[in-house]
Amino acid sequence: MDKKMLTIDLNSHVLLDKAERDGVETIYDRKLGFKAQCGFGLQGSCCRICGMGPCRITPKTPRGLCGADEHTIVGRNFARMVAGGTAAHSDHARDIAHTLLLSSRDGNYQVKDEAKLIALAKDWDVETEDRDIYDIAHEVAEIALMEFGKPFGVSRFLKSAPVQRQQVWKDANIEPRAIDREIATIMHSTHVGCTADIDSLIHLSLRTSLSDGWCGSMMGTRLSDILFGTPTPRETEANLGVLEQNKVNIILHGHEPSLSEMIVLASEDPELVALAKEQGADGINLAGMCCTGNEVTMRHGVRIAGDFHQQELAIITGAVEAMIVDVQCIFPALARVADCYHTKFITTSPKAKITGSTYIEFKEEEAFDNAKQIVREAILNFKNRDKSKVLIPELKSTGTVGYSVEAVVGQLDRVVNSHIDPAGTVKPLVDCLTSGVLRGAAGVVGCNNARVVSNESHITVIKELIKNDIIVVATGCAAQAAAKFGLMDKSARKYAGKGLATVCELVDIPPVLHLGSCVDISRILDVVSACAKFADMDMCDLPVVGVAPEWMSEKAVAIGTYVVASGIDTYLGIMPPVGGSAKTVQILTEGLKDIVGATFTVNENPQELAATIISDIEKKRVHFEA
Ligand code: BF8
Repeated sequence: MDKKMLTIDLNSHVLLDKAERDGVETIYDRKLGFKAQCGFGLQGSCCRICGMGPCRITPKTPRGLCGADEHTIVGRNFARMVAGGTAAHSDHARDIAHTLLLSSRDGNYQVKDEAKLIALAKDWDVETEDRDIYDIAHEVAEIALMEFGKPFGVSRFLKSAPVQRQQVWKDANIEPRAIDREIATIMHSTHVGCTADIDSLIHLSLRTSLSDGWCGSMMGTRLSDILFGTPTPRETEANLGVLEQNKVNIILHGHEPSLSEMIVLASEDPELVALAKEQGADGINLAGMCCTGNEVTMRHGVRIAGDFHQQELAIITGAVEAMIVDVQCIFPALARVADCYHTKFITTSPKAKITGSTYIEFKEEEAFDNAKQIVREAILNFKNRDKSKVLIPELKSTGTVGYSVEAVVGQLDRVVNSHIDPAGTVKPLVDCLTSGVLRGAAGVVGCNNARVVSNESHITVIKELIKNDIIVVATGCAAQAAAKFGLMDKSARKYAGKGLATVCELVDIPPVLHLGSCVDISRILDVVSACAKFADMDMCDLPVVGVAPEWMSEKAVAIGTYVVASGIDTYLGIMPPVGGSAKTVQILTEGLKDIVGATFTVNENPQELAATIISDIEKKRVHFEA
């Protein structure tokens, strides 16, 4: 196999060779095994919603058995992707809300950011004067949980948006109500014999996606910061070279920080550190993958092992004692790969049990004990490592991570003249955007997708943007790609245009800022919202874009849709499965402009995608330069 056509990550090349020698199958082998993908699936024009089908749309069979046309079929499939993504993000937030409800002064989970809790409590009209912080936390958690199923009213987080944006949502009748209700409404409306009107299907998708962005995800981030601390800038390293030759290597993979936070604590437990030494190891080395990796690097600087496409390769190093997972983006294939080495593949959530794994259920009520048990399993597995099977690739990059909104504002304060301007605002950022020193800002987010060369689109797009003075904020596996390729190191300002490089030097930041996990795209919404409010503009009038060069998950579809619904033009490097309906494509790429002031653009060539973004950002600057 020509590895260059599969991934641009050189560590991955080394490990793909090893996989071949070890006779282990990876995602890339399976990709090559699929000679051609199903055209109907790619176009979204296969209907499997009832048992009469599947009905596949062709020029000769333009309607399904019930009479649904291609627009209804494609639109229903798209809406269900949005519902699936919203469900995943929001269920994550629900678990964090339950964890906040369990928090106590002497329990497993404490409130780490009291100021953020008080601010949210005040926002939600919760009494804060003369109350115990845990009483406040529990009342906030209960209100948060009500956001999932309350019978009346709209999301409590909508008021964090600029008033102009709130009016757009009101006028379009897409203010999201309770999260579970929006998801259930899509599942009902796309049942056989319900909505058969593409405009309505897109309308439902917009409203449900907003319940992800402006409720579920926002809740996930805020409550995680309250419980685990709001991230601050810190140094880290990224790529599989962070694995250690003589330490117990534990990979934290998945999404919810309630587990990984406890594993971080357990790995520092003196009893377990001593046990590791007894077993002949020099210590315990935690490394993160996917969004759990982002959560723990943002808050603790835990090093990043890699991204979605490297999860099998981590085990193939032969140096991983345990791969610990919770929910989302976990390959079922890990069970088979782990079987070829000594690695324990430990699943922990009843929502993501995987055949062939070792299941150790993680219960928040017994969090620290569960975490210790899991870490102990890893340590005791160290003696089973077969040194002849170990190959840890050398490459790793350095970078600075941990840019919460508060951290970004904190960095901006370095350039505030305290005699003229107040500290603690986004004014310096707005000034850079209005003056043109920065031409714009881009949130580059999302996954790896085996339909393209892993990491190539991320890195090509990001490099082009920063070269053209567009500051990049990144989350998810896009952030991990940027970190692996050194773009989160402050020295990466050498790749930036003159304006961005100057800003990076003055404010002491890299040109690509790590804002966290995919749920933390809510941080991007918060920054854009703060800038829009400061400039007294709607979000759609700022030279700001969303980009998902290698997206693949349903969560990414929900994200893209709420980002557009928030007025931010969104650029995709992978065509979503909507090509089977010209009307759907027209609405998503043009029609949404009239409803929410933003649209999707798709181009699978990353150079062309970047060029379009740069030119569109320049066009958007008219609002500043008029
Ligand atoms: O939520 S970027 S592959 S890890 S879905 Fe998954 Fe995609 Fe990575 Fe996090 Ni987001």
